[in-house]
Amino acid sequence: ADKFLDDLMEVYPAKVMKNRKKHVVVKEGAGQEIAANTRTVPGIITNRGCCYAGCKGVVIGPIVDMVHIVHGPVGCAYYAWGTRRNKGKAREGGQNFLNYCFTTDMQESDIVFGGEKKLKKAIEEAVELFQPKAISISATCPVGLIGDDIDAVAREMSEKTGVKILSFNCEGYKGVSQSAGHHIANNKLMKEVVGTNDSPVGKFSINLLGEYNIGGDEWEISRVLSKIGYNLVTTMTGNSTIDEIANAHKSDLNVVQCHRSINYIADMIEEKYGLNWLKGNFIGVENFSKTLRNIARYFGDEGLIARTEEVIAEEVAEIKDTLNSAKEKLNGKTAVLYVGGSRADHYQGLLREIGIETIVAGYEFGHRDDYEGRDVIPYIKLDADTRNIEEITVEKDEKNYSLRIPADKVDELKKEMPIADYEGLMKNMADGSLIIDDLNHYETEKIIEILKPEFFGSGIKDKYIVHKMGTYSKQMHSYDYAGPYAGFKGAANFAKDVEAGILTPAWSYLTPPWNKEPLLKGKVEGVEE
Ligand code: CFM
Ligand code: HCA
Repeated sequence: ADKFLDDLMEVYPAKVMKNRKKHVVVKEGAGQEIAANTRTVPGIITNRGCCYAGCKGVVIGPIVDMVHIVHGPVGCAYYAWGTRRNKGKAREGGQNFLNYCFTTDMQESDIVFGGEKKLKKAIEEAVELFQPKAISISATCPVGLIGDDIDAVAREMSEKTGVKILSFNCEGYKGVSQSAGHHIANNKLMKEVVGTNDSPVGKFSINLLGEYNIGGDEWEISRVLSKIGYNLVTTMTGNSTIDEIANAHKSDLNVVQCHRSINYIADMIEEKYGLNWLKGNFIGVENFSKTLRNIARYFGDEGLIARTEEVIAEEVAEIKDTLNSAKEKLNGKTAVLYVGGSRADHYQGLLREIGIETIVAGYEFGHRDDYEGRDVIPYIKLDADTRNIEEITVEKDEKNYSLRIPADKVDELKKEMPIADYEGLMKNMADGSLIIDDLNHYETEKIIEILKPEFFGSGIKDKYIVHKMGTYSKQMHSYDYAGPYAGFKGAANFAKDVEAGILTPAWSYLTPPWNKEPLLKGKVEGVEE
């Protein structure tokens, strides 16, 4: 493994090598540290996105009945529109704007003379044409640079139109990645939305946090939850509405899927309203079943516990042949998983269920706790980029605060399930496997050349490079426009898609570059190639 690391890094100048080595860990026992959530070395081709992508593209964008206005150049609006396939449906009598792309389409003259007027006009137009429940304004880089005051515009226009308007100062350059944008988005939802709708909720009510309905995942999860007898109050934010999010505090339990994008909100809801949160994993039969069992035991209701077992048995019977047959054909194959901040962990179980072992995994922008577990949170040093992102604090809401189950019962349960806890990606990986943070395109090529995995799960930015190397690559962000992959039926979909992807004869028709004569010869930092 050390030899592999030396080969991987030999091309880097000394300073870059020193930096990158901190972001790479060869798994060995427990307690290893990894550098994460720091600036990418300039010049390196990273897969990371920007703060605006995390705020508008990921967290705010999926709320179905809001008009989401991108204040900035049209390209930024287009990039965060629809392409992630976060799906949504209108509620009865409600609206759904997910198919629209709203932007102020900033031009050079707006950048010189200011864009506030144009933004006000866009809001007026949106209200007139659509009468939406609420509006979001997301700022892109130039807005911060020229100093448009989108908060003031939001206040003024909200008074004028009577429509709720949320403004997000999520300029792309803030923070080091999408993660900063999650924070900005969620902080505002916490401050201005959660807790503003006191509608009564049913028995056994839960919220799903950090689930964005990519490829319809949330629909498959909620199908199973309602079959068991739960009442889903809201999801943050896949297929959600503004009123449902506002009602979140009335629920009994938060189940957190993507720890990265929302764990701080789960903590705040607990502090303010008394709801516990449970880390779940909806991907893979074993993980999903375990999550369902934990939820049932949290409520401690015998009927729910029994019904959970019935539903699991019924659902597993339907899909087990598909999974087994994929496993027979794929057993022994290896995978690299490189996704944003949680899927590189969540998918390892499902891959194992179809016979594939993950030998390299990493996050674009996960923090140390997403790798090493929440125990390290008190020891994480905040750098200047992180300190730029607003931290909010909450206090107990005397009117709405209540413990859903007694504190000593929670302490008991904490011994058997991850309540307010997450053990991170590294713990479940085998010794000798590689964990790489902010993997770049050069390292991607080297990994494929040396380790020759059969499955490379990543995103659009590297997919086709990997294909040209004769290796199957699957987009784990958008699911290659397929899915759902969560829950039981999702696991079967994934098994079928991956089986077809790996076993297609196409890969053997491609000659990877290292089997061809080099087109160019050059010198890198004094090393003869
Ligand atoms: Fe959470 Fe996500 Fe992800 Fe993420 Fe993302 Fe995403 Fe992702 Mo793309 S919130 S960290 S910022 S699970 S958009 S729905 S797929 S990188 S692993
Ligand atoms: C983003 C969104 C993204 C990009 C996916 C990809 C997504 O980070 O801006 O690179 O293929 O899931 O759509 O993560």
